[in-house]
Amino acid sequence: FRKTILCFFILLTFNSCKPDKAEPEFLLRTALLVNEEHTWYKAFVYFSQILEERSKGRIKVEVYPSEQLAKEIEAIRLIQADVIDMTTTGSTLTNWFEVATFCELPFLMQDSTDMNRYINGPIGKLMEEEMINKSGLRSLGHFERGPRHLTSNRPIRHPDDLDGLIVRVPNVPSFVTLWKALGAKPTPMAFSEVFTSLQQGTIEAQENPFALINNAGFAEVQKYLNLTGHVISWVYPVIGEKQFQRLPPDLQKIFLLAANDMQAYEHHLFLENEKEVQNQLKAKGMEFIEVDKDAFQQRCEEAIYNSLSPEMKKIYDQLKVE
Ligand code: 2Q2
Repeated sequence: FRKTILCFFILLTFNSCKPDKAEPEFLLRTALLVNEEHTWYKAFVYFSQILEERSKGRIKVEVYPSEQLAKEIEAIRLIQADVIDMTTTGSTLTNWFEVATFCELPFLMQDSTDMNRYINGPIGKLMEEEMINKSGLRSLGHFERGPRHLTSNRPIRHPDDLDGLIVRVPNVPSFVTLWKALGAKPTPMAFSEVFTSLQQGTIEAQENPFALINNAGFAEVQKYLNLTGHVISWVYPVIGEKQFQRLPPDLQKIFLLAANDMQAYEHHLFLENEKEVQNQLKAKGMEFIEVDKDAFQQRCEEAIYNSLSPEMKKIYDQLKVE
C-alpha cells in the first residue's frame, strides 16, 4: 500500500513512474471546480482531444472535475509547485496580485461588451503580465460567465432583507467587502464544500452564475434565486508558466492555437447553455425573485471603492469614465 502511495506521488511529481512507449511526452493534469456537465469541463475535454490529435499523441491532458484533484486555491499552489499543470481561475488571484480584483468586481461591468473591452484593453494586458510575474500562471484565453445571483431559502428583494444572512463567498476579498457592506455575514469557503454546508445549515446562502448554481445541484437545498446580478465576470483557463516553457516551440504553437479553439468552443456552449439553464432551475423548483438592484448597488459602492489601494482606485476611476 505504501508503495502505491509513493508511486502515486512520484507519478504526480515526475509525470511517470516507469516510462513506457505508450506514455505521452507531456502529461498535463487539470483541476477544475465544476463537474462533468459544465461548459468548462466540456471545453477542457475538447482541448484534450484536439491537443492529442494535433500533437500526434505527444501531449495528453487529464481533466479532474469537482475539485477532486484540488480546490481552487490549492490548485494554484500545486501548479506553482509543478505538481499539477492547469486550472481555471480569476479573481481568486487577488490573493497574489491586486489587479485580479477587476475580473469580478461587484457592480463594475454592465454587460459582456464592457467585459470584452476590459479583457482586450490595458487592464487585461496588465492582468496577464501580473499573472505570469506574480503567480507563475499563463492565461490561455478567457471564459465569459453569466451574472452572479444570490440563492437562499427566504426571498431577498432588498439589502434590508439580508439581515445577517450567512452567505458563502469564494476566497476573494472584494466579495467579503460587498456582503459585509450589504448587511450579510460573508463566509469564504471552497466551492466543493458549499453544497454540504448549505444542506447542514452552516451557511444559508451562496452566490454564483445560473450555470454553476445548476451544475452544483443547489436547487436541492435552496428555494429562491434572487436576481441580484451583482457581478459580471470571466475566468481564465491557465497553465503553469514553467510547464508551458517546458514544451518545445512547435508544441507551444500547437498548444496556444488549440487554446484559442477551446475558448471559441466554450463560448458557443456558454451562449447555448445560458438560455436553457434558467428553465432547468425553474423546473427544479427554484423561484426567481426580482430585486431592487439600485438599492444593492448604492449600499455597497462606496465600501468597495474604499477597499481598493490608491493604485487600484486610479484604474477603477478610469474604467468608470471610459
Ligand atoms: O464560487 C466560486 O467558487 C466560483 O464561482 C468563483 O467565483 C471562481 O472560482 C472565482 O473566484 C475565480 O477565481
